[in-house]
Amino acid sequence: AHKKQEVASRKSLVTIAELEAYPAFSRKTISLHQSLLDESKTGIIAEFKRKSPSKGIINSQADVTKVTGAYALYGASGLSVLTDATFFGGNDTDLEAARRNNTPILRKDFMIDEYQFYEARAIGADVILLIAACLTPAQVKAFAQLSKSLQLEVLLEIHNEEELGHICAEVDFVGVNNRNLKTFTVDINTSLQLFPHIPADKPAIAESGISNVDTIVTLKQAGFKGFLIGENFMKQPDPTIAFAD
Ligand code: IGP
Repeated sequence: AHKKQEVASRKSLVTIAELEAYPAFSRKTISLHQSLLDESKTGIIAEFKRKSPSKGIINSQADVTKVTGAYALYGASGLSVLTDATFFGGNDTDLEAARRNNTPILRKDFMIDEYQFYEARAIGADVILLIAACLTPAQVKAFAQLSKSLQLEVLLEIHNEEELGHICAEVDFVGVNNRNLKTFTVDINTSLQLFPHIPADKPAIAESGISNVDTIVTLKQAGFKGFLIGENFMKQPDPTIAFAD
């Protein structure tokens, strides 16, 4: 509900026609799909996240330009930038700063209104997130179609078998969130158990709670192509060094 109000207030300030005039709106987007196939990269989608509902403040000092620059330099296949202010302390300016990098960027937010897709395009995102737990299958389909018309790739996030029913042709990647959104506990087995049910033509991305290389190896062997990691890097006083390690 907070998101609806937030979007409504932004809508009254900047129209879709105005968003379409932003320079980034007409840039060519960069494909995360392509980037994940590039074997010289790590498969890691490295996230910039200041705080979260489960952990509170993770890092209030980190500089978004420096951190995302280091992520890109050391081989991240993609960047993820939180733009939700209420729960994650993010904003659109963070994503615009990350846009200096020539690496695909996922706009991490709760997408509930068409306006946000135009916004994502205008601030320089390449990929958007649709969370099955927040949307009906029909909404996923409609938002995914809109995304494609804006040259944005679509990551659909699921966390149980039921939500597999939200997958549609327009979805580019299926992400499995290992974090239970009600209890905040993380369990990598969520990814391992759901993997066999994910259509083979949609690269699978394991999300949340990944904190060591062994876990990445296990997930890779299971068939995952992408690994979305935030806290493990951001909890370090200097996240740039954390990723290089
Ligand atoms: C990153 P972690 O445990 O590495 O910080 O998790 C990412 O998966 C997590 O931030 C996330 C998220 C989300 C945030 C996954 N799905 C949806 C906001 C909304």
